[in-house]
Amino acid sequence: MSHEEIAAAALDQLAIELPSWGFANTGTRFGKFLQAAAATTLEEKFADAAQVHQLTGACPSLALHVLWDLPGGIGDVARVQALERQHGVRAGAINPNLFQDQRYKHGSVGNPDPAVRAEALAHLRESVDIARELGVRDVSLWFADGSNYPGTQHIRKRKHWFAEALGMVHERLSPAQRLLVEYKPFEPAFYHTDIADWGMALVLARDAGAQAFVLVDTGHHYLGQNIEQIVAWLLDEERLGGFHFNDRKYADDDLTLGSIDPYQVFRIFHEIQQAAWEQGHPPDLAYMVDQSHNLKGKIEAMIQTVRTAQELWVKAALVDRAALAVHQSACDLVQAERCLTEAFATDTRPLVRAWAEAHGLPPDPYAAFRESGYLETITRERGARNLSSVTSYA
Ligand code: PSV
Ligand code: MN
Ligand code: MN
Repeated sequence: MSHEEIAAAALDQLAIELPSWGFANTGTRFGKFLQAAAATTLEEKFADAAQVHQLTGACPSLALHVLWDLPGGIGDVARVQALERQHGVRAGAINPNLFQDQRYKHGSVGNPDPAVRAEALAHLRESVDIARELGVRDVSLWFADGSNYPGTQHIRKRKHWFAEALGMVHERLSPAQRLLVEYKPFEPAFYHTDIADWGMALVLARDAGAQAFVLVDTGHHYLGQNIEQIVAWLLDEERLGGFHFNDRKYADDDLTLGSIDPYQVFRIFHEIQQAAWEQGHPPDLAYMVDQSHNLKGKIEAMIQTVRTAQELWVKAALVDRAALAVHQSACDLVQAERCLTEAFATDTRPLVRAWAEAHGLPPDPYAAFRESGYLETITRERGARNLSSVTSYA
């Protein structure tokens, strides 16, 4: 197959879900730098996501956060369905929120107070119901639960409370649904986090049931950790459910994908495509963006992450896997490694541009976005409201 054919086949397979919160004004614990054009309402988030989808051709769905996007819970389902129809973007993974309410100060499903655990469980069950009503497959769980000082919480008891809750949420799933269990080493908890790494997430997912899988957020690892090995192991265990894409230099920085270490992303993509090549079919994974850094323009940053993912995905598709297998068996180290580095060094931008053109998409989505006037329109429409609370220092 030619590079063009390989690229086209690879890109046809890659759908990337956008996060509703990635279009909103977010910040750090030190404050927010507000953007006039940021989305506030769910209507605006759907509209912005539709822009990214129209320009990249790769983003047919939008992940939703229950508390932020469906404050009325299941009662908001009809409103979401209307937006899906209006914007041509589907609702994506449903994300319960068990970290913002004051009652979760000492945890949600890991809280020593049974009444708080019961409330958290009720929210999780409602999230499953919302997903089912929307025809959404994945309920995506991230817990801030943990503790900040040694000795303050009973780690094993909390593990059992987690296992119990996830088992009960799993029972609520319809056969077509999945639970995705995300891990994160620290933050907001700084001593122990209840689901701190992929091993803990895997144990909990396995205990919960056959429809529970691990979600790998690329930013949720210690520096230097071999993320592609985690991916390879989870694939082999058939418990990898999907990804949250972002990049980081230090911790969970939520930067645009590949901005710091594109080779890391490439190596992850390589492991996925290697498994697909060996199995004869692609693994069933949810590819999602989870970025919320607040200095780049929201929509442009999203286009950048998606386009970067496409370019790196094609690079991974260009690895000569037959040659790699031979070199690995012969322990021909340099030639084996070169199978990766040659593919990584290939300029895939023209291949992605050609694929875009063949699909009636703009070859340069950045330019198309700037020329569209969309940003000016939403800046005008949303600016006064978004900037009303800004304090400026002369
Ligand atoms: C917090 O770290 C976080 O970024 C997690 O990655 C979740 O996936 C996301 O927020 C949305 O809840
Ligand atoms: Mn995440
Ligand atoms: Mn995160």
